[in-house]
This record gives sequence, C-alpha cells and structure tokens, in this order.
Amino acid sequence: MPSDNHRAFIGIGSNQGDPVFQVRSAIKAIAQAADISLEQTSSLYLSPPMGPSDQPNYVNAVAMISTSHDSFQLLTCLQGIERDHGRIRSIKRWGPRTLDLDILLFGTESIDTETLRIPHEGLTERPFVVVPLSEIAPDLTLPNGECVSDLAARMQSQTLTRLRED
Ligand code: ROI
Repeated sequence: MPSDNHRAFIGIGSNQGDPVFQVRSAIKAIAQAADISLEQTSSLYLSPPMGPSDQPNYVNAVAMISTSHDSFQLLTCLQGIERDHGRIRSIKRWGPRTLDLDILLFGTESIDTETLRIPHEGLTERPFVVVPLSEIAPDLTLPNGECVSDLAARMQSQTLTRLRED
C-alpha cells in the first residue's frame, strides 16, 4: 500500500428492494473498486427510518477503507456504485433509497462544499452510523474529540438490531 493512502469510513444504507442484498453487494463493489482497499466492515444493522416514518426500516453498515483517491475521486466512485445499484436521486429530502453511500470521515480532512461535506453531517447523532463505526473502530476519536465507543455507549442503540450473519 503506498504511504499516501487515506483511511476513510463509509456509511452504507438501504431500505428499498432487498436491503440486505443491496448492502452486501455494495460492500463487494467497494472491495473490487480500483484504488480502494476494504479493511473492515461492520455487521449489518436493522434500524428504524430517521426522518419521515412512512418508509421501510433501513439496513445499515459501515466500512473502513484505505484509498489513494482523494475525497472527491472517492465520492465519484461511490456515486457510480450507487447508480449501479439503481439509485435514482430523488428530490424528496430524506426519502427511501435503494443504496446510500456516504463518506463519513476521510483521514482528518474537513471539507465543506455543495457536493461534499466531511465529516458527514449528523455523524455523531445517528445511532445507525455511530454503533457500526464503534464496532470496527472503537478507539477512533471523532472530530468533536470524543471516542466513538463512548458515544455509542451513550446512544439509544436499542433501536438498532444487529443482523445475524448467515
Ligand atoms: N434512516 C436510517 N435508519 N438509516 C439510514 O441510512 C438513513 N438514511 C437517510 C435518512 C433518510 C436520513 N434516514 C435514514 O438518508
């Protein structure tokens, strides 16, 4: 691995079609993408929708990767994977989605543009992000200085159901 690689965390979510299949397939696509090395993936979690409640539950997971891409190249790559999984960007905010791939953290970078915001907004408020993140990187220090496992322990993780692997 070249030394200029960046460590990044990707949030994965789906609540349309067959969400477990979508999330597993997205993990495979990330693992096979050029210039990305998949380091770790969390369990899959079933979580109630945040936002409008008239939509199915989500399946969520988090992946840790290392990549020689910069953050915008990584975004383009992830958007390609979303498209390959039938994602059509809806104008409806917080509506259902076949596959959502979010860059949660990219090294220690802070980016605030129209197309990309890192750390991902809401990162520290979303149990479906914090709990899987804490599963694969418990010692990670979040941008607010808090250890992710401390935050996960404080969150209402009882709303998340960890899915058994089979
Ligand atoms: N709710 C859950 N539980 N999981 C998600 O991945 C998710 N993604 C979203 C919104 C619509 C905010 N709600 C979510 O984009």
